[in-house]
Amino acid sequence: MSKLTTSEIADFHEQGFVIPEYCLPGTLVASLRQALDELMAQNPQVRPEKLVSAHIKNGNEGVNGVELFHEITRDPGILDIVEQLIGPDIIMWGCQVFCKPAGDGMFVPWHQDGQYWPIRPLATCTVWIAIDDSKIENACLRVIPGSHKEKKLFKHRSSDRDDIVLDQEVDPGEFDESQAVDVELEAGQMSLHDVYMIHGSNANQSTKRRAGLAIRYMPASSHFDREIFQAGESSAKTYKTDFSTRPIWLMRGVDACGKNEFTPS
Ligand SMILES: O=C(O)CCC(=O)C(=O)O
Repeated sequence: MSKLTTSEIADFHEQGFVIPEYCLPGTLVASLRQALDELMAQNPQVRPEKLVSAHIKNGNEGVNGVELFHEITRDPGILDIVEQLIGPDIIMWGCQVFCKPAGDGMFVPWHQDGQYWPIRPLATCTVWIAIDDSKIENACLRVIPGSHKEKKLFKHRSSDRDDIVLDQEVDPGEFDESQAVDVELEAGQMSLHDVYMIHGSNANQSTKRRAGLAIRYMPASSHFDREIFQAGESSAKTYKTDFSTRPIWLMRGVDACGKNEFTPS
């Protein structure tokens, strides 16, 4: 059964994001919260907004992951939705927790994901799952609808602020912030966004934690090009990523591009 209606698919292509009807059951959300507690307990040295590769146990990106975050990437309902948006050949190449503790000041600057990633042609659909309720009050994801449409990376500038989760932000002159839309979700709901869409989120000044899980799926017609960044290097200086050795998984279909290297899990 199709998970997205024709008009939701059209919305994704028109706006750059969509919130599907499909959501995770409460029991699974409770398990994800437990998994997050475990993840934070076993990675006390990492800021909770920067828990990159949360799905890889003893990975080499400075985070020791938890299996449930890997399991959730195989959820058939999520994959059905992603398939409707990017086609039948699907690679999962990333899974990151963005957990903003209550009253703690880090914000995610306006950015385009494509600025950071070694995928050519650039393509990815992110599934952002709310582990907690994610509302304006506790700094939900914010998007600039339609900013993906030109399929162009806008000019970014570097920032060395301490309270920033990512170090590159879209130059303010490149877009109109007054167009921003708040993507409010209940825990278990999800939003999906395009690789070119400008998005970010404010610092969480509320008394409620705001945790989300961002799963990255690319069409296997694109190449996860491990040589674009040197080993251990990435365009994000604020946290460690290593695209040269990161395992990626073919979730459905075939490696249509024929050049992707998969590392066994
Ligand atoms: O969780 C957030 O506030 C930011 C998430 C984000 O930037 C992403 O999923 O690409």
